[in-house]
Amino acid sequence: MFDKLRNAFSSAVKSFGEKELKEKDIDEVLFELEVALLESDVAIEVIDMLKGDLKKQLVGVTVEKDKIADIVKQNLRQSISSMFDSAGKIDVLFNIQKKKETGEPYIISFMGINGTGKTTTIAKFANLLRENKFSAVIAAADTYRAGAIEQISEHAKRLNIKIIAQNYGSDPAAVARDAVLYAKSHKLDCVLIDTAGRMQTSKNLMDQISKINKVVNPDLKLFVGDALAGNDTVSQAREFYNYTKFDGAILTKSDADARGGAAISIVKVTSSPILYLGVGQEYKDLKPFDKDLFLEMLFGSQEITPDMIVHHKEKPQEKIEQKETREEKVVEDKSAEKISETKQVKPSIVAEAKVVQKEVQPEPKQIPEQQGDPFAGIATNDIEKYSDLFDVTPPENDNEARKLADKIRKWISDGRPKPKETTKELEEKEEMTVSEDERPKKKHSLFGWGKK
Ligand SMILES: Nc1nc2c(ncn2[C@@H]2O[C@H](COP(=O)(O)OP(=O)(O)O)[C@@H](O)[C@H]2O)c(=O)[nH]1
Ligand SMILES: [Mg+2]
Repeated sequence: MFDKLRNAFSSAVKSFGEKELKEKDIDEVLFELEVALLESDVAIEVIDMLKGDLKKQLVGVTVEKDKIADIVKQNLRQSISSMFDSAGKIDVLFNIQKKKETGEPYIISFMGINGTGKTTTIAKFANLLRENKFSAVIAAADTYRAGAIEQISEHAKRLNIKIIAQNYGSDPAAVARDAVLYAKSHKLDCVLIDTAGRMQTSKNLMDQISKINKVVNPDLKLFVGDALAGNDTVSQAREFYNYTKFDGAILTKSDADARGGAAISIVKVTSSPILYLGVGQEYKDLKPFDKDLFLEMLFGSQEITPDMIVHHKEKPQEKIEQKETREEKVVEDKSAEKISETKQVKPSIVAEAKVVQKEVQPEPKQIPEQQGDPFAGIATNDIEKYSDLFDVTPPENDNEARKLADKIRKWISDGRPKPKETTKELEEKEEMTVSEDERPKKKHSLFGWGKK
């Protein structure tokens, strides 16, 4: 699941190529990112937020070129992670236990449009309660759709759970209230209210769901969203949230979802957490939503270590000051802080870059041009150095990239002369040496052609 979004992110992070990131470079990547995110069903406002965060954090940052992909990735990851953190967490089973200790049933209403998986999710949740030794009653408050009462009754029978139902057309709020009364009189731990699906655009039906919530005052109002419904899930979530102020969401059919954008969008537009994912059609297929796992699925599990971030040894005190003046809302990930710190310490970054260049630059072999990477065979340091010396702007297309690569190869074979190089400078150049092992490994073309 979520493969598509992961691919979107990985293609986006391959597109940077400058040492000091400029607005233009970021815009280029953001354009690609925007398209990729749109295709992955992330809502527009979420995309804008991600774009804004990236720009704020990356314009003007000077980084080692082969770390750029990691840094962009880490920034995206941090933005999304912060968003999930701000939405908070709800430990439902823990809360049920707390309520049980007061002698009252814990009431949950499940809401969403037709076919998203409310009834199936209730059955899964009832199964989860059973596994955790909680008792429950189901309210068949979908008195609207033909077959709905039979469907939920069948689940209740299989799970051996009491169900309260009336006839079709009866008042769903009354069914819900009856179930609560039943739970109270029988000392049951939990009431699960199945409601009729309704289009978010139907005011009457939305008023009806508000009425159910008013009558029974649930401890937890859950929005059930279909991961496959894409951007539509977002408009549903927004409308349901306006009417019901639901506490959290369950995203069903995540087993069939290749996008992942819906989870990000629901959290952003409602600031409510995703509590569970539906991952199949069996009772066991309800998994607690795990932010870290989700992020790992999107971005991979690579740890971001301090050496992936720009070095800035000289001014450690700036880090502390920066920490106190940072604007970001939620900052837990220390490595991400370091990304922002890079903005403050440009001079030292440059100094460090020079140190790195004091290494032996073995003559690159004339490797025949590899398909897709015009810079194959040229050391990262050489491309950096050449770009700096001759103030090169990133090439606009493969052809330009190849021409540039040819120029760099020639420059290397000419002994890497500086523009109007003096004898003294030539002597200094002799001292710059590096061993092959110490040289950073080149991951992809610096200008983004490598694995596009
Ligand atoms: N693959 C998959 N199918 C699901 C999941 N949850 C629900 N469904 C299916 O979605 C369809 C509609 O589910 P239902 O519970 O009747 O939706 P409701 O109208 O919201 O009550 C059924 O065929 C379910 O089996 C899920 O997590 N994964
Ligand atoms: Mg249903």
